[in-house]
Amino acid sequence: MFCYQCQEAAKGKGCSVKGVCGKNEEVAKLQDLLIYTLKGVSEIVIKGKLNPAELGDVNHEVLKSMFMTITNANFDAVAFEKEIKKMLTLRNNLRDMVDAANKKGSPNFFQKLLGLKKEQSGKTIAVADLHNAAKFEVSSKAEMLKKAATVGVLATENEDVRSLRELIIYGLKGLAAYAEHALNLGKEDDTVYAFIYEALAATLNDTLSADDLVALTLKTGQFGVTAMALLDEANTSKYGHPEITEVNIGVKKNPAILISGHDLTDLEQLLEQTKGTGIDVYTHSEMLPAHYYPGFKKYDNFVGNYGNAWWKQIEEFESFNGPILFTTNCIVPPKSDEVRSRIFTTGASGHPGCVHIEADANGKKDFSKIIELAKRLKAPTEIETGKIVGGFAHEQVFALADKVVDAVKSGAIKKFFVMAGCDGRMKSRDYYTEFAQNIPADTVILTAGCAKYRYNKLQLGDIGGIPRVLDAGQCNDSYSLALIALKLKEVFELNDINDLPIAYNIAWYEQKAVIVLLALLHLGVKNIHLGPTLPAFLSPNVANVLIETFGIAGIGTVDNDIAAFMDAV
Ligand code: SF4
Ligand code: SF3
Repeated sequence: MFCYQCQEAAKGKGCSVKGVCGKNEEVAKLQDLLIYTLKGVSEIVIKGKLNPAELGDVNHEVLKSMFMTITNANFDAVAFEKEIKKMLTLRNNLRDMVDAANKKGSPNFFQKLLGLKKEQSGKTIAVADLHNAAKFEVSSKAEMLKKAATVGVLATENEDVRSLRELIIYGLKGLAAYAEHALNLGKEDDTVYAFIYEALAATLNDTLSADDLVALTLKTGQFGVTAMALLDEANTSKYGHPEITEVNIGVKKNPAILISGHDLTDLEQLLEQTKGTGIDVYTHSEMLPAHYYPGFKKYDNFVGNYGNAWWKQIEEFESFNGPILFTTNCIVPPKSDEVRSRIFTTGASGHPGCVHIEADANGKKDFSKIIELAKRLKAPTEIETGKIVGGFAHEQVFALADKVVDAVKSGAIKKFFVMAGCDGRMKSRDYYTEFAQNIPADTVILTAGCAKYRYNKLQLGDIGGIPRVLDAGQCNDSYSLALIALKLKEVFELNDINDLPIAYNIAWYEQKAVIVLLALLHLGVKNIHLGPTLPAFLSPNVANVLIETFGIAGIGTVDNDIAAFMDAV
């Protein structure tokens, strides 16, 4: 196996024996083969000139497949085997469609007489000319693993081309995850599917130059913005705009279910099925921002947030005592059978030994098994008390715009730090807590994603009633932070988003942070600091392009970085 898609890549280079995340060789290889299959599907769609608007099932399954391969989403080899088989069937159906269209479009007698070639008569690519990714066949797991060994990341020999291809693919994984959440709420955009096919097919194309791939990387960011906007619209049209909310971090006396991940429809269904049962529901990690939506406030049993970011789950699940539902990443493979027996997965997530709950044809999920288990288990053990405040997504901040603008004009707020992104278990991430503690008192942190847990309980106070940590929501709500920046640019009548007193110090871990980064680059944001380490998948040359063109930088020491940020603009 070889995988270098996340910030924890072994030795800063890549995992080659077993993932630091816990992914084993078999799952890593099956993930590689699934991505390769998706590339084949994409080539058929692009070269066969199929219309993504007419490919509903394929579009949806492509999103799910991509999402399953995100770090910490799915550790279940059986689920990957099934997904590969499903995608191969869909792929072969697409090939048949192209073949049938070609036969229909074969040059007729008169066209032949006029010497028209196949292409000129409306035909697309001949099936025989497709890439191996569109044609290979495997029937057993052993064959899958054998094939996978030849099509992984290292199959691209040139390290710069490999780096750019993988940067695009990781961006697409994040994009697909966001598009899938929007789809679960009934919102989709055919241009997003068309781009996914275009970009994945391009990663098979050996004739593309590094410049072509850099352009495609930025286009990935453009569609990242589209996908995040789509999800924002899906979430807010269904559950209302996030508003300032205090969230309880202590516990109540009832037995309870903990829900983690990012999917709001799963949460809604769980709340509907638990109301009136005496079972409380708590959020964990990235599900915390659900409390900010008006649509979830009507549930009396939706009582608080338990614990911190994903990586603390080993001890926090132990003391939670009740069942846990994962709707997406980040799963840490459980250490004990007891905890494993309390973990349930749904959607793209999965783990061997944990019950997986599938949706029916209408997207409905039956969580009764989880509720029955909760009834038999103890209430959560309290690990902390108090409240945290959040809900500063775009509409809430716009409502406070006058106050914010006055504070900037009067000098009460000197600078904003966008510190969106992911948290992780590496010790070096203490940097972010120290950074938050040490920035001047006249600065404000704008955050989104699970990165917030490094400083959202620090009691950093407020500036004239504006909290010094403004949490917009989940990682995808980084979109809100971009809208806020664009709004400030308009209010202050600036030509360039980089002239604002906003500095970007982003923490990344998995591929959703990659699409957030590419989206920010597409929006013209420069001088983003990315940590705690730069991605292993950036070759020295590709890293240089990012440094020279966009001013991307790593992190240094807290003091030096704060001084440099405060001096800039
Ligand atoms: Fe290693 Fe990260 Fe890949 Fe897991 S996802 S195998 S930790 S690089
Ligand atoms: Fe966190 Fe996994 Fe990335 Fe959605 S939950 S931000 S790491």
